[in-house]
This record gives sequence, C-alpha cells and structure tokens, in this order.
Amino acid sequence: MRYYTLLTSVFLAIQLCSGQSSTQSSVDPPAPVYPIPTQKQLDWQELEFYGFIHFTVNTFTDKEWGFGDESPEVFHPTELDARQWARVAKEVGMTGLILTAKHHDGFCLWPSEYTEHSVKNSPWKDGKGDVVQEFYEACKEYGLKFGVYLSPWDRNHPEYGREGYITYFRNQLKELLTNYGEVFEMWFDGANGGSGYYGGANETRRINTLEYYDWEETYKLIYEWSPNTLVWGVGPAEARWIGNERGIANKTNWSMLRQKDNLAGKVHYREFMSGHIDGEAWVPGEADVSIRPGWFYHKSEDDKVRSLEEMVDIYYKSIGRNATLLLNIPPDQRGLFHDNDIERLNEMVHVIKEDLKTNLLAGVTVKASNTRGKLYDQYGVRNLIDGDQDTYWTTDDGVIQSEITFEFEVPTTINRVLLQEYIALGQRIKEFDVLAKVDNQWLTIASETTIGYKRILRTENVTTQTLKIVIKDARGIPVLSNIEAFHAPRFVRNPQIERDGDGVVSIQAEKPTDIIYFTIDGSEPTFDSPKYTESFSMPGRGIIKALAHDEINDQSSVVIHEGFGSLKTDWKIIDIQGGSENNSQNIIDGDFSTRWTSDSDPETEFSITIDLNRIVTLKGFTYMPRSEKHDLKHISNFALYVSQDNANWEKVSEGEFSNIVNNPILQSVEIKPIDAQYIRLDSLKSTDDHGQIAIAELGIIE
Ligand code: FUL
Repeated sequence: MRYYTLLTSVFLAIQLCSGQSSTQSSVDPPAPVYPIPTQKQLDWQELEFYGFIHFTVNTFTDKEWGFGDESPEVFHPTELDARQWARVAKEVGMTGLILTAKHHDGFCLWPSEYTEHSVKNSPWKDGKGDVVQEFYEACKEYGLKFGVYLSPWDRNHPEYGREGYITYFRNQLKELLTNYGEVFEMWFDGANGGSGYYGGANETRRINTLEYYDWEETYKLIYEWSPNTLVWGVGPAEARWIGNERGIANKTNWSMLRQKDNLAGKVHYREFMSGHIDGEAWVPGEADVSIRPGWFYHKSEDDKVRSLEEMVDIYYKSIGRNATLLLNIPPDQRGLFHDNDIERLNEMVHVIKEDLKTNLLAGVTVKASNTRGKLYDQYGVRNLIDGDQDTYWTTDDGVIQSEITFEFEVPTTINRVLLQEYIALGQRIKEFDVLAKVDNQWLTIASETTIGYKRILRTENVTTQTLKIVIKDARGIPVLSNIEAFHAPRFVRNPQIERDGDGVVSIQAEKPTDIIYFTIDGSEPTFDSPKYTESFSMPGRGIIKALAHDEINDQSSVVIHEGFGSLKTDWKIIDIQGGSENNSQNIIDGDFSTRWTSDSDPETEFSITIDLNRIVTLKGFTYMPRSEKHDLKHISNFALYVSQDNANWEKVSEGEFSNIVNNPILQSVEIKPIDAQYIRLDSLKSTDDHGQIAIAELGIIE
C-alpha cells in the first residue's frame, strides 16, 4: 500500500512538472458500498416519472374493488383511445405507463386464453378487442415504456386460494410478458385475500402471500420469459412500495431494504417510507398515488382532483426524495382521461418546469475540501456541474467529512437545491448541510440526511454569493454526480378555510403578508371581492371561495372552495351498540382529529343511530376513518338504514369500503335521495378480525 502511494505521488509530481494534462488518471475509482443497484435498477430509477392507468369493470360499476361477480357485459367504453393516454403522458414528461391488465376483480383487459372473464365477452368491439395490445401500441408510438399490473388476488377465479390458481396466475403472467412487447415493470399489488365471488362460492378466502405464490419459482419464470422486466411489490422484488398511497417518501429514504426480514414477514410496511440503512438488498422506493381520491374513475370525483398545491408537493416528496413517482390517471367510462385531470397534470408540470428552469450553478466556480487523487480531473468537483450523470466527484479513501463550495459571480437568490449521488457505487450520504454566506456569516439553510439518486430541497429564498454543501456523515466516502440550484417563483399556497363547532369560520393564508379575497355567494373571488380580515359566523349550509394573493411578487394561489353542511350541533347520537357511549360525541363534532372506538372485538358488529333533529332529503353519507393511528381498524362493510320516526326503518345502502386500509380517506356513499330524520350505520365487517374500529367522523350528503 505504501509502495502504491509513493508511486502515485511520484507520478503526480512528474505530471505537475511536465504540465501534462491531468485527465489521464491512474487513481482507482472508489470501492462500491454494498448493496448496489443492477443496471436494470439504474435504468429504471432514471425513468423518474411514469403513469398508472386504473381501468376495468370498476370504471363502469363505480367501485374501487370489484367483487369478482361482475358480468363482462358491463365493460363498454364508448371512445376508448389508448393513444390519448400515451399522448398526454408524453406531453407531461412521463417516461412510461402501467396498466391494470387485471385488478382484484379478475376481469382481464386482454383476451386471455385461460378465462372467459375478459374483454372477449364484453360488448366492447364485439368481444374482439384487446386493451393491452392497444395500450402497448400506443406506448410504442409515443416512445413510452410499457408496464402491466396483474393482481395476484383474483376475486373471480374459482381456484383462488388453491393450487390450481397458481398455474392460472403464471399462465397469465406468461401471456402478458411474452405476447406483447418488453414489459419494463411488472406490478404485483399487496392487497390479497378476503371475501369474493370465487366462481360462485361467495366466501372468504385467505392465503399466506409469502408462501402461496412460491415467489422464488414465480420470479424465476418471469426472468426466463422477460429478463429485462423489473418486478415491483411482493416477493423478492427489485423495487418497493413507498408504504402509503399518498405518493410520499420520507425525507430519509434509503434505496436499501432488509428484504430477507421482509420476506419473513418481519418488516412493517410503514418502514418502506424510509427503507433500511442496513438493508442487504437494493430495493428502491416507488411512490404511487392517484390524481383523484380513488384509483378508478368515479364521476362524483370530477371535482375532487387533487389540488395543484398537493400535486406539486407530491413531486417534491417523491422524486425529490429519492423515489420514482407512479401517478395514476383513471380513464373515464368513455375510455379517455377526463379534462380536469389533464388540466391539473399540465399545471403541475408547468410549475415544476418553472421551478427548475435555470440551473444557477452551471458554470460557477466550485471547489472541494478534498478531491480523490488531488489534481486529477477524473474525480474533480467540476463533474458536479457538467450536466453529465456519469461523471462524479469523490474524495480520497477515508475522507468522509468534506465540503464543496460554489462561488457565484454576483449575489444570487436561490430556493431550490438539487443533489444526486452516483448510486452505481451505492447510496452513501447519511447527513449533510447546505450553508449560504450572508453578511459574511454562514447561514445553515438546510440540515438533511439522505440524498440517493436525487434529492431536491425547497428552502426559503436566500441571496448569497457563496453556497456550501457540508457532508457530515456517510456510509463511505461521498460520491456525488450532480448539484444544481434554482430560484423558483413564489408559489402561493391555498388559503385554509376552517369552521369550528360553533360555526365560526376562519381563513388563513400561508404568509401573513398574503391578502385573502373571498366570497360566500358562490361566485369566484376576484381582487374586487371582500378582503378577509377577521373570522365570521356561518352556522348554516354554504360555500366559501377564497384565494390568496402575494402583492410583492404578483402571484396568486388557485381559488379554493369549501362547502359546509348545516352544523351538527342539533344532532344527537341516540343509540350505540358494540361500543361505549363515551366519546361518541367525537363522531359528530366536525373534527377529524377526534375519534370514537368500538369494543375491542368487532366480531360483535356495531351500529350507531343518529337523530338529525329535522327531516332532510338525504343523498348519502360520509365516513371518515381514523387515518393516523395504525393499530386501529376500519369498517370494511356497512349497511345504512334511515327512518322518519325512529320506528320504521328502511335499508338504503349496503356495501364495502374497498382499499380503506391502504387509502384511509373520507368515504362518501351516495344513495337515491330520500327524506329522513334518523340514520343508522351498521358495521357488518371490519378490516381485520381483531382490535377496535375507529371512527373519526360521520356526516351526511344533503
Ligand atoms: C392497492 C389496490 O388495492 C388498489 O385498488 C390500487 O390498485 C392500488 C394501486 O393498490 O393496494
């Protein structure tokens, strides 16, 4: 080793004396810090942003999970055009699309040889169509990667839960992986087992996901059929779920996972949000989220497309936190993306493009406290700003703590910092700071943990001539490929409109200097509308619309609408079965952060009866599950009864809150309008066999 060091310095000295170009280097690259990604995983990570398409019988039955007994007859898109999906995806910068070829209901969007439960028995194209084929061709035409979702759970198949289904499942996998073009990602959802049609058995079937599919063998077959396909989700997957359906990774996000533990059922899925610093396998996170509350299209959600603010946040909290973003846009009953979704997508991409438009670090003076091989360009700091992901800066062996300093020619305002590690050699950085010199003092503008493939920090505006990145701790010497900085325009966040239990409304803007304009008559607020100065009373039903305006930067938020029903102050819970009356007021206090819980064994189904204190024309009800506390269960199956006199009751709805475990959002159930004063909600089944069920709030739709 000493001999090597001596030789290296002699070589260096000769080079310096002869003024030789320092690019011909003999300094070894840094040793990898394991685990490291495969080439397939590296290529996949670079895709960054791709789309999800949830489309099947559910689109026509208005459900999130089909039971499996849907007739193929219901599948009848009138204007299905996969080229529209691909065109929109391409225009907004997506790199691929993944289609639900088969969701939990078992209906196949391609004419599978192995079942009659498919498009071939639907009226669409007289049973001669193949959505997967059309989708594949559209992806090809627009230069997008082609991906498929094949639900391991099949609520239609008679053999599900038994051996026969595994053969069926693998046959279908083979069809999808070999009959079309190359599949870039195979998506295996984790929801598996429960009630279903199962060929007419109409029963509950539970399986052990870890064992039932013999994933080892199944994966072997997949790679035989399609070696370049990246497998996502269950089994020894090459990429992982991010642990929620909100599209959000934790700030600390490792691309490693203790996969062995995971396969032994020892990892809670919440851990997926951060991965494991000591994970033995490279299993990077993919953040999936729908542009609407549900994964499938529901007309009732046309006005519930996620706000621009939320979409922008999702981008920064997924791609900006070392995850890929899989964004769902559900085609409607025509088989086309809805205009509202397209508009929001375009708005989101516009904001991101504006935010990250001009890299202010391109061409600035940059220095590092240490560079591997000293004067060699091979690992020099200019590699950080050369726009080339394949070149990197790194340090001498053993030098972890290090600093990179950027010197602007003139004082420059920044509020975004983008950093990338050269992950081919492993993910390393554990702790780093970003500092700016302001009035000759170092100001810490960010103190962070991981970087990974990409990290984008949103900071306050800071005007500085010197910016410094301080690497404080890492799993090995730092190896960074890129650093950029930007000055994003001010994005004015939506004002928050709240009404308390007494009917007092308050509206709050993000910054005290923002001016809020609002209306209460349903009209769109303009700069001529009243300015909000203090809270006001609005006990009855109504709608408030508001926008926030930043006069200095001349930027406005979007207009936010908040509809309120009548106050529930007159409501009374007159009966509660299967749980104590204590805290029952929390069910109707208008506050999602308080809750009521049922008895610990919800096998004893519970029911709640509410007196609305007046006859209303009821159009439905809402149920807000408790979303933050994970050891509490939710209602999965319900029945709703109504009455005008608390004596004669009529059942007006019965159903399932599908996917409530992974996506515990406000559940809205619409019914045929009916006059009622009393409502009774029966919980018929919970999301798990044991434990208490929590209810944050019940409401009505008038
Ligand atoms: C979930 C499924 O149960 C949903 O229906 C949806 O497909 C989502 C992407 O994954 O777990």
